[in-house]
Parts: sequence; structure tokens; C-alpha cells
Amino acid sequence: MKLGIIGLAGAGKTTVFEALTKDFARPGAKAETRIGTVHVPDIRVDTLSRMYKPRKTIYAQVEYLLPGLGEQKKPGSTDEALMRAVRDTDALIHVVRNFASYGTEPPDPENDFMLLDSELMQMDANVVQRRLERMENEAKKGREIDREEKAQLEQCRDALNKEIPLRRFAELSESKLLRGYGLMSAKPVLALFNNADEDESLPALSETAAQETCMVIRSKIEHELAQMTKDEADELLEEFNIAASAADRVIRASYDILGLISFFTVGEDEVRAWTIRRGTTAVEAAGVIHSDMQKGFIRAEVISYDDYMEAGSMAAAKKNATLRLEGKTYQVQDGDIITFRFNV
Ligand SMILES: Nc1nc2c(ncn2[C@@H]2O[C@H](COP(=O)(O)OP(=O)(O)OP(=O)(O)O)[C@@H](O)[C@H]2O)c(=O)[nH]1
Ligand SMILES: [Mg+2]
Repeated sequence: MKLGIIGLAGAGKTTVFEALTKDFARPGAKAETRIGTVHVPDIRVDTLSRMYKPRKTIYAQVEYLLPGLGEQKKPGSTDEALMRAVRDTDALIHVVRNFASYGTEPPDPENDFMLLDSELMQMDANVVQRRLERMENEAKKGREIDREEKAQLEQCRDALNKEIPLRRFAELSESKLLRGYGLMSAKPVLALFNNADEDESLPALSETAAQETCMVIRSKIEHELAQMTKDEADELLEEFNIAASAADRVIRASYDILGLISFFTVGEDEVRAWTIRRGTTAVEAAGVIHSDMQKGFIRAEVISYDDYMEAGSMAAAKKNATLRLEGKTYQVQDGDIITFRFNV
């Protein structure tokens, strides 16, 4: 699962990327696209790992993609080429400047967010328009066209004409027919306000912008934190009143906006978080681990993480019946601890 980092020039994209991935720039690295893979922090995995003391502990992962710089770029402008680089990502982190910086206008986060968001919509409107024109031509020549797809494209056009991003419409943003177009405003967005060091709060936002998943990062501090030893970091955490690294919260939120949940497998060998989409059934979840498990699926022994913590042990959970048997069609819930029974 990949998230693309976008934002106006100088918003702090590189600083955010490096704070999240702890991948610090090599000289000359600016031109190329950078990809970083990070663990999704999860205290449930930490706790299970302390209980089982397994040889391996494996966290869920997400990938961040930071597009390389286009050749010519004016300050404050974005670049279509840059955005095209994030076409095939699953979600977007939209970094918005909310700090004063020398030689630029005071920050205007609302305006900046809307400006780039409109550009996303404009790009989509162009794609949709071209496609509809082509379909019309095909129809004129008497060729068969996909009416369903045409209807959906028209819905997209109408929404975009009203400046409504496509991610507001579940039917359109999840449509299989539209998937191939890489529509930018259909991707889930995390609006990440990059604040000045002293400022912990979200900027004032209009109702429109406030509909997004919004978070604050103070990326300059986070960038420094990411390069420190634990002792050095603790001092800074206290000084700036940071309870937990914002980088961790952002990574967690990235995972959430992708519509992903985790289930866990536990044992002495391995405690592991597995990533699935919400709505995945038990038999599909088994297939994420191994195709044999899916083919030979018999049943799943399931307990929620919270129930397990309350019971204290699997034996106690069996007794109070929070550990239960589920069949193929059970919808796996976030935090389920599962043992699959299967035939090979
Ligand atoms: N005060 C402050 N400065 C920041 C913060 N984040 C980034 N900066 C500074 O703002 C400038 C731009 O940051 P970058 O991370 O390079 O921004 P960018 O979006 O990658 O910029 P381009 O790649 O040029 O579009 C740098 O001088 C950073 O040190 C922040 O949270 N607070
Ligand atoms: Mg940059």
C-alpha cells in the first residue's frame, strides 16, 4: 500500500518524508523519486510481543512515495509532472505549509490546501472530459460503449464541475470501471498541516476543508527527533510537550485512511500483524497468509484483542467463550487474533 506525498513548493514535503521514513537525503537525491517503507506502530503488537516473546515480531507496513523535482519550477507553483508521479498510489498525504518562512508570504493553509486540491480536480476533469469525448466518437461510429462506465464518468464530470472532489462519492472512488484512470481527487487524503515549532493546533479551516482527515505535524522538530539518540530525543519531547512522536501518529493515520485493518497471529515463533481491507472474510484473510490455508480452510479460532487482554490467557478466554469458532464468511474485525484450522 503506497501513499504519495504532495504539496505546494516549500510546504515541507521533503522534511515530512524524511521525518516519517528516517531516510535522510543523500546529496543530489532531490531529482529522483524516493520511496520509503515504514512499520505501522501498534501498541497491540508491542503487548502481544511482550507476552509471547517470539523470535520474530512483524508490524504492518506502509510505503511513502516522494516525487522527485520537476526540471523547472516556480516558487509556490506545483507541477503536473510531479503529481503524475503519484498517480498510481493508493492515497495522498497533502502537506500544507503552516509556518512562516523567510522570503515568502505568511502561511495561508486553507487557501494552499484548496489551491492544490483544485488542481487535482482539474487534472481529473481533463481526464474525464477526454474519455467522454472518445466515447461519444465511438458511439457515433456505431461501436458498442460501456453505458455504466459512461454514466459514472458523467457523474464525475458533474461533481468536478461543482468543485466537489471525487473522494466524497464512495461509488465513484471505489468503482472498478474507473480504477484505471488514476483519478487524483478520488484518492483518500490526509491533510497534514506543517506547523511552526511552537504551534500545536490545527489552523482555522472552512467547513469544506475540515471535511478531510486533518492532522498537525511539526516536521522540523520531528525531523530533528528522527536523527537523535533516545536520551537526546526525550529532552526535546519534554521541551516541546510532545507526548508521542507525530510521525507515529501520521503513519498510523496513513494506514487508517487507506481503509486498512490488522488482524494478528501469535505464537512463540512469531507475533505478526497482517494487513487487510475492511470487510475481508475469514477465508480471504487466510489466503493473505498462505494460499494453502485458503484452499484447505476449515474454520478460524477468533478472539478480539480487547477480549484477550481482559481474559488474560487463551485458556481463560475459552472458558468465558470470548474465544470462538468462525466460518468462511465471518468478516474479520480490526484487532482480531486468529488461528486458522486447515487441511493440506
Ligand atoms: N519553521 C519551519 N520550517 C520548516 C518546517 N518544515 C520545513 N521547513 C523549512 O521549509 C523549507 C522547505 O522545506 P522542504 O521540506 O524542503 O519543502 P518541500 O515541500 O520539499 O520543498 P520543494 O521540494 O522545494 O517543493 C526548508 O528550509 C525547511 O527547513 C517546519 O515545520 N517549520
Ligand atoms: Mg522537497
